[in-house]
Amino acid sequence: MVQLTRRQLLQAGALAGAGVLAGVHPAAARIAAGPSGLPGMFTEQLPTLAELGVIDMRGGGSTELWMRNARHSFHPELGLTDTLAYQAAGSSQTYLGPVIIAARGTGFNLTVHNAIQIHPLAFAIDTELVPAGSNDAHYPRTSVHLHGGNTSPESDGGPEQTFLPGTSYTYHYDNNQDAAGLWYHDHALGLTRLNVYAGLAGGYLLRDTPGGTGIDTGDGTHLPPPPYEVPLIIQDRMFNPDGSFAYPPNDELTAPDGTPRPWAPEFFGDIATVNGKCWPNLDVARGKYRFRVYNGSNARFYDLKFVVDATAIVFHQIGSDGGLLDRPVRLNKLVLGPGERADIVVDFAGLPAGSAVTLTNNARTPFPNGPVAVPPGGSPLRQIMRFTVLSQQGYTTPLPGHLRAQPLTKLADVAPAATRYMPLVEVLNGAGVPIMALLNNRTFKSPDITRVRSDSLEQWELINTTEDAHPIHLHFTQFQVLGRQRFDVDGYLAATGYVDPATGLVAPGRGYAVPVGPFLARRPAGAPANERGWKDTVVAMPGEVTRIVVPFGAAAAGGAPLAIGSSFKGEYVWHCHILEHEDNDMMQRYVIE
Ligand SMILES: [Cu+2]
Repeated sequence: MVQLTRRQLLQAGALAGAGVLAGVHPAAARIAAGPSGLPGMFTEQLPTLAELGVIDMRGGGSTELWMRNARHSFHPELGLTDTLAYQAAGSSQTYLGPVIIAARGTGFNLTVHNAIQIHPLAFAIDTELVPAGSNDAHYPRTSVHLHGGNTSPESDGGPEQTFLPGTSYTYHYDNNQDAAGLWYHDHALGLTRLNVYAGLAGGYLLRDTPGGTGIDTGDGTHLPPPPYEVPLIIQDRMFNPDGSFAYPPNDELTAPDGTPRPWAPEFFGDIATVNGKCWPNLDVARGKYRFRVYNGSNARFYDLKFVVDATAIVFHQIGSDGGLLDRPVRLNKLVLGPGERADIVVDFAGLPAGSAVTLTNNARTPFPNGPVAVPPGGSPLRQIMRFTVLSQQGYTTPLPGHLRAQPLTKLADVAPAATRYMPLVEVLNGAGVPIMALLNNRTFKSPDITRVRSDSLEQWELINTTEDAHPIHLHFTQFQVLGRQRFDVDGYLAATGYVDPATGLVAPGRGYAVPVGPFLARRPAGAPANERGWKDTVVAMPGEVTRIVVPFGAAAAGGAPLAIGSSFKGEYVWHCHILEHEDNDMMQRYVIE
């Protein structure tokens, strides 16, 4: 039986008693048990930066990638897995793509060839979500988005800029923005969750040039360089006994052919993979490591700790999505939503040789209100990977006290040209089952989209009326988080007119966003220290307004320096980075004009 949440009961007009069902969440019914016997932990070695493969584009020019079918070993106890990979010339990479290293201010061209022959997750394609006439099982559409890139519209890799097997697309990346840990990944409309799941994602490290004012040079002068700099691309996955990918169908919804609908509100895997290996180990020297942490998962949030002998050790976050923070921020835990990145430094120097440090996770699924208990299928994934401390000494240069030559421009001090109210809503059917999520209660195809002035600064209030957290991502720009504040969800929803009185349910296309001011509750909380940097993806918590200040061009703050260095006009998108939400239908176009 589907257990309804208070919100669902409210939407269905059947509230029997407020709070009676508090804490009960339909997610328990969504999580299927993993068909895999779980492989052993910490036996695989983590692929490092060099082993992931590097394309060094710091000199500019052009390069090529081929998207191909491949077979990948996530763990020797699993069979080989049919995957997709981005392969450089001469490479036989079998999952993800090489890490592209670029230099700030030096542009280059990337030509990507779609050489895919069949989709490894064809069984999970949802015909209700993909454009009419598409044949993604045998002829998958692809689009390569540089996530966090200050990119022109034609090189953005948006959901409708897809290209088919046998064709190519050339992207130009100016790299006219702060040094940062970006990533590239697929973005094909209605297919993103399956293309990324299959392997179409890769790291992109934008560096400062040695001799300039920026310290993110990768040469070890200020920060740990390779091999002490390691990307950690964290993705939960689920496998069938033969090693093939599993993606459980949605038993609560029926497809037109009468079978369970392939689309589910969230995918949660029962195995943690990092850089394409299950629960890997990394042997570390006694010194500092710079981990470029990517939440590359479809829907899973992580609440991460580095635990040794049951104690969470202190580490420092030095950068957020769009570049370095003003100064290192001391942490002993880190929450990352899908699409977010964190640039952190962990010091293993004080640990005796032989120490085992486990990267643990304590985030509920869905985040943050999912069930505490762990049903078969693994929710939450309590362990992610392990670090084994060696006796040799590593990188021991002290961490700089200041990470930027000039402090970050504080957008909170600049008056925005406009404030927009942007509600996040979940749409349920009459049985209380989620059927889609929306921005502004409009579908992706709606012509009712946001138009912003080039080089203007806007405040966007992300008003989360749902029960779950949503990581909201804007293309083109890097923004700042002002803070968060609780609000009266029921009062606000009633004021929008989103709910159809005839059914008591949110009806897509109805109503309009209204100012949230009259519904605010309690005091606003400022952004935590590790969010006081440049962001392109921000977690909007349920029942809260998340305020962000967004530059829509390099001159948006009157000439004060921003993370982005370019202004472009044209069409982009903003969306939830839970890929199941993005695909159905929590994504809108917006236009810079
Ligand atoms: Cu979402």
